[in-house]
Amino acid sequence: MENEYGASQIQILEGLEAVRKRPGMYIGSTSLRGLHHLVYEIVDNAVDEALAGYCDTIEIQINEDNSITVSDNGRGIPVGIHPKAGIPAVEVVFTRLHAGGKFGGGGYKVSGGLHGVGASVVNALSVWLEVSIFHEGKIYRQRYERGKTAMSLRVVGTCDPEKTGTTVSFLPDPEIFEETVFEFDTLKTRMREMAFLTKGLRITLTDDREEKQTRTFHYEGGIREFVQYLNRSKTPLYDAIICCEGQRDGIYVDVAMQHNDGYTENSYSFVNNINTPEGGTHLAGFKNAVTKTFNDYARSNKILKDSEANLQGEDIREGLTAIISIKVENPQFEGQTKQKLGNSEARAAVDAVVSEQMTYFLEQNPTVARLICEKAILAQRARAAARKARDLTRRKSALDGMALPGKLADCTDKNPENCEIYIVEGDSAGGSAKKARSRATQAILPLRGKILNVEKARLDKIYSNAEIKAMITAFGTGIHDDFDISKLRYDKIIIMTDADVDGAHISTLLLTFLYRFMPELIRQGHVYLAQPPLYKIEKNKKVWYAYSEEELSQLMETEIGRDGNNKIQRYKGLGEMDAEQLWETTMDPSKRILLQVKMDEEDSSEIDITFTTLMGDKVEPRREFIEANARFVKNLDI
Ligand code: TTJ
Repeated sequence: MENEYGASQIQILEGLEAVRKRPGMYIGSTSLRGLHHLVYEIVDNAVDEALAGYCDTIEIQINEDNSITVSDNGRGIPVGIHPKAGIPAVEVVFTRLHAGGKFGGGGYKVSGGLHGVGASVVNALSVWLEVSIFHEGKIYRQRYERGKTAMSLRVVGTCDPEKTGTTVSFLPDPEIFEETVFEFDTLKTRMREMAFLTKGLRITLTDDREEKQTRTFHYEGGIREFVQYLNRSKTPLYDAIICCEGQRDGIYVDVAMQHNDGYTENSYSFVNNINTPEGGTHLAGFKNAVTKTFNDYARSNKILKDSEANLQGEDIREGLTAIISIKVENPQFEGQTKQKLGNSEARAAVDAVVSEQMTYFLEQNPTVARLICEKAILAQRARAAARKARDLTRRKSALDGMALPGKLADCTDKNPENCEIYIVEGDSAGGSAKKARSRATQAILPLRGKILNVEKARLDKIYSNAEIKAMITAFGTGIHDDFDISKLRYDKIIIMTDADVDGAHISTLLLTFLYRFMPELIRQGHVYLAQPPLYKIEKNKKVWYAYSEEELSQLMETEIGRDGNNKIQRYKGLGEMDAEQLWETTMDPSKRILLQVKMDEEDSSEIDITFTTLMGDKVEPRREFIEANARFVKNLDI
């Protein structure tokens, strides 16, 4: 078999050896993220076939041994001898670097995106990979091991000649990856997104491991349904979903949007089905078109008077949920993380398609147009009021040298690296925490009453809220355009609330504020959740604490024993603990448990929904979310 391929084969092997030597260069990382990336690489090939119009179903299975199987009902990767390479085309796809998805014409190739490196890289990083092709009544198969051909392409059986398609199975190499156990939810989120972005495509994800489950995603409405999904727990401002779709200079543009009655913007942009969290030219084109179109409409319909200033983009995008998806032949990614589109022709294409179709939509739907304009005018006024409030606090802090909030019990150490601040709900718990703390390095900021839900308030109200002002001044970083992380006064910002549903709700409100106004604090890992215990158990003058129901029963089984004479106390709130107990269980840096809050930038649409499900005004999803996350912070994928 080896000499069948001769010299050309040697070169191919060198190519894939390079992938095994520096996997990070090809898939970003060898962490869990890189592991999941293997699946996306393979699925992308099948999605290309769907985009070309030859495939409508893709199935992904997580097998019992954590191998993955991806199948489609497309034409099947060609099995004929590739004229240049002299080996079957399918073998070129899996053993030659950068050969993925480059056959035939028509359609847009998803590969070539962020890490769009193709099937050969997946092959190189797998213990084994097997491909089966169903074509003209025959089943072809080939097998590779760590990137090398282990079985030449052969016919292994027959099938119904009507059945065509490609099936690929692979087992990621534990020599390469730090983790080899797939997460169903991670794949689920991405597959749902893929299905939204490729209308009509049916994607099924099945988990055949211990916890068997299966999900199917299929959206005839495409990104129109994506917008509905993102707004599902919000109150839309109008029923319509505004859609713009078209082609300019070979760029396919697909945009869908709808306003809700909230104040934050949720725009997600994609290039060739790849999320671009940093935006780029396509997003700039969209924003420009929206700003221009609405100002023109508001002026010509006298909603905005001649004497009034233009609406700013952010005014019009207040409460906007939008998906901007484009397909471009040669995407250029820029910026530090290569997540920002650079192609200048994309700006013009999106601008042209959106301007033209949005203008038409507004003319056809004057009621919706007026609703949006009026909301934007309110936003414009609130922005002016907020600026005044901000200028006022700015001037004040310049005068009295940045007065710290009165309720803050600051620490004495002046080196931020050593310092932490506990944000504590309620005055009584705040009192205990002040007594319990280590004065040198631990500051306490008690917050009183209901924490403002920043998802449901306009800027002027947010900036004049006492609790929020206290946090901003205590942190020292400033906010919004003034945010400067180098001024952060504490290395750790620790949210400490009761270990119950209300506490979880307050934590979420605080996290929402931090996420919306100081995301860099979360991004750089400065935000934590304290973990107070649920139970105190006493027996023979010894004391134990349990932080979950499971831990309690485990303690009872092992260390403590079930023989009656022990005393179990359930803590309902932080306030029930005295200072010493609070220190011992929740604040002592040598004993406490802290959960670091993280956000996964790739799943940004899901981050948002984690908050809005809780924050929105639809009661049901909120209750379900809280119930499903009674100890939610452990798994809170923010
Ligand atoms: C290319 O043009 C000729 C007909 O076949 C086209 C093709 O390669 N189609 C194709 C590839 N369909 N499905 C794939 C594919 C599917 C999986 C799961 C994995 C890979 C690497 C490719």
